[in-house]
Amino acid sequence: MDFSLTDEQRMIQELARDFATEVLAPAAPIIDQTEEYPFENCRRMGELGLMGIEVPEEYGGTDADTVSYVVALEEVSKACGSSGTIMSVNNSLVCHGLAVHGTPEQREEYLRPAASFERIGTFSLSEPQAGSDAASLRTKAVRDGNYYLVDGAKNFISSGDVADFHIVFCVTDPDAVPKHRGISCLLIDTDTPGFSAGKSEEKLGIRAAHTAALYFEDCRVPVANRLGEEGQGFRIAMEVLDAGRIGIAAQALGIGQAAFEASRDYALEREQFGKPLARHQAIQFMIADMGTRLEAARLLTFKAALKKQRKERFSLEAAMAKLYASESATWVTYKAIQIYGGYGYMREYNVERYFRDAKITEIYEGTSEVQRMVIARQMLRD
Ligand code: COS
Repeated sequence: MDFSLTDEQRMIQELARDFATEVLAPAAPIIDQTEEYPFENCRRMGELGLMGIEVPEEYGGTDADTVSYVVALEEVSKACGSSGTIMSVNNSLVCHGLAVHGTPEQREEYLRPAASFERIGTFSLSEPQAGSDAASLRTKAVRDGNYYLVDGAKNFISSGDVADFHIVFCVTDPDAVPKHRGISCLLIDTDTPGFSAGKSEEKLGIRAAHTAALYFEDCRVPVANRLGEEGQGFRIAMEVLDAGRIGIAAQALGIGQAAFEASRDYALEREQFGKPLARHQAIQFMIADMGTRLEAARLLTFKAALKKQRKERFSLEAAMAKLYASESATWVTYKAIQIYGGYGYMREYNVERYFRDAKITEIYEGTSEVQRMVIARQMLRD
């Protein structure tokens, strides 16, 4: 497999790196504390084409490939984990689903403004009682002529309190066997009567990327707002999450890489026992393991991205990339704090933020345990 970047991929990587270094990195420690959603910076990312990287040009996207998305998202996440979450959700969970499954009208109304980040969308699957077991969701949509009446609640929804529209998975046939075949997907505008959002949750990490509950009470949603066919919702969610998992792998890589580079620089500078930390074997071995894990995670992520852009099935590779990159990011950021010692535990240095931001990559868009289920099922298939 060829892992060298093309000129276009390198250009997008540099564009993302420049913006991330100049604009996102200085803001990151501040918004981590204030929990302020970075509207302005994300809109600028939209203008730069970073919010709809794989979206076709005819819908206002950059029309680039998945590897370009991965390298750009790594750069953004290296500077700011919260911006990485928003970029990943927008590109993978919102734009990808609309681009693949939307009608021309839905693409015009939802995909085009999402690709430029003029309208913010959510991917609303999880519910209070349905996390890893996504097929047991209960939000219901009952057909009423040319409308569905939607009732229920969603949980932990990225950008839930600031979004303009929501991609919502609902039960349209409660008697379906197996139950996932009774799930459909609806596009619901925030201004629909009966819709409300909770306040943003207080979180350990990615604190500026808001997360909120959504409530639907007799929301009337036109049938024309259904994404895909009735009963196809669960399959759409799974396909979209496959793409999303490549994004989270890239985000984890970025956070891990930031921690690695900070630790390496610190080890070269800081002296103890009369020589730089970098001359102590205990630290050298940590740096060696951190770099190796990140490189392995990067190769898995590139492989998944290459398969996706070649239009081959990539569920297995995406799950492996997300599993390994997220667990590596948590491990690498944990070691980074150890290399920094007491300073690493202080807010003043970025490494404690990297550690807090990394942890979520093992949880959202499918926990590490769900990734292992996906991998094992494919490996143990008859
Ligand atoms: N692409 C397309 N279709 C898929 C698919 C994929 N990657 N994975 C599963 N499907 C389809 C299956 O083919 C099956 O369809 P049919 O029976 O109609 O043929 C259907 O989906 C159900 O598959 P499965 O039996 O594997 O579903 P399970 O209920 O056992 O769930 C897991 C499987 C655990 C993998 C799924 O529920 C999951 O990913 N959970 C985590 C959800 C998640 O990531 N939540 C985070 C939300 S965003 S922060």
